[in-house]
Amino acid sequence: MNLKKTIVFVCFILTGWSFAIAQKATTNPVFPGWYADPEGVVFGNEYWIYPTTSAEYKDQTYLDAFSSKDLVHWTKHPKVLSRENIGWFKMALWAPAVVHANGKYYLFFGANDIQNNEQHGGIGVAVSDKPEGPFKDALGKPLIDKFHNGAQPIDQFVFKDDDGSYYMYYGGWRHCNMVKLSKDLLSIIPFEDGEIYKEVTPENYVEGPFMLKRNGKYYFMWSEGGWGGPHYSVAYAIADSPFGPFKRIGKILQQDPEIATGAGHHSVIQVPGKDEWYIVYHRRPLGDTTRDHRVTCIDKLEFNPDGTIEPVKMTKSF
Ligand code: FUB
Repeated sequence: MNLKKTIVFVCFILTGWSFAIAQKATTNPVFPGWYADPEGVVFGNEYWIYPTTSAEYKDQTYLDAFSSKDLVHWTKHPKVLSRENIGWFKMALWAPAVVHANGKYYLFFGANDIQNNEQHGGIGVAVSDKPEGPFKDALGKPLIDKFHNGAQPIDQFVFKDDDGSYYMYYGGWRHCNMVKLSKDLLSIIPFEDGEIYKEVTPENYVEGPFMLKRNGKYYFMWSEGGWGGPHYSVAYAIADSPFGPFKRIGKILQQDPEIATGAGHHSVIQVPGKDEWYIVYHRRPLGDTTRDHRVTCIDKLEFNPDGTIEPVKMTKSF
């Protein structure tokens, strides 16, 4: 073996070894505190998690973030976005979705939990030069501030397709829309057919949409049930296009009487360069029924040879 091949081989062994350690040593929840709706994302050689601060709505005035190189040791980045940097903010800062594009970091968020089109709030976007912030509201107003097709403007996820198009899936109150984002990610542009808010709601959908692409297939996932109760869960569909149709296949994550209840509002991270996937989600400790007592956990997401997803086995350490 020549020197170059030896170096590549040693790096390969070390990378696999460090990740194997991560799998053995990592415990759930992955960091302390009440944190929900975790958005897991990989930036370079770092894993990041951006969760909702799980508290009473009036106290949900900031977002913390967590970074890790190995999924074991997490560094807390306090208040990456907070109320001082959103002029139109009142309460309930929810469910971040974070994208690296155009040399910047874009953090999409829900705020104010609007109940009708007379209230002010919805989905906003904040921008920073660094993943740890500080993020600042980019528009001075929400990007989406009304109900369209019955969807409450919350719980956005931004998906970049292989052709460079950015789609945002979003919606609470049992309706899911998708919109197309401009290249600067700061506005919504019409689809080719002229439509702006396309409803793509699958059967049983409640909120928390997520999309990933694997082997040319689009895996669309969402949360079902009420997030305040034990039956909150995650289901999925597989489609040939980002527009669906999203025919429900079944649940992939739900409560386990041995481990936890209320498991849902997830995201998925792929280990860079590998067909290795992890689901990042929140769940409620066994025996605890307090609405906001939600913790962030990670478990393995396994694909079957036919491309379907194995139901997730929640663990106390993975
Ligand atoms: O954390 C606030 C809300 O709870 C989210 O927007 C919902 O998806 C649910 O997880």
